[in-house]
Amino acid sequence: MFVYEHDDYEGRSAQLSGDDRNFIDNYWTRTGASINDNISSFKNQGDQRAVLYSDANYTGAAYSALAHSNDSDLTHNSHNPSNFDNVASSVRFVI
Ligand SMILES: [Ca+2]
Ligand SMILES: [Ca+2]
Ligand SMILES: [Ca+2]
Repeated sequence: MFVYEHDDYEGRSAQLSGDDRNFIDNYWTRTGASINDNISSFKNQGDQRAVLYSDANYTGAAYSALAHSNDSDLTHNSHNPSNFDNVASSVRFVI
């Protein structure tokens, strides 16, 4: 999945391709800036659902990013935590 710094898939981006327990050492592409607590939109083009967690080690609030889904604004969500903007800190991919 591709994650973006700002709403509407804008700002810097990064790719998440597997389980990752802590975003502190994940950086926006070609920068030294961490994506931790800074993801505001995403595109999940893969066949797996991605569960984003608000805390490291797959803990805290969980946001389910369905396979082949996008979310242009993580601030307002109907079937997930209502505000998941700038909080994601780990991800786990599930079938
Ligand atoms: Ca990491
Ligand atoms: Ca952000
Ligand atoms: Ca967090």
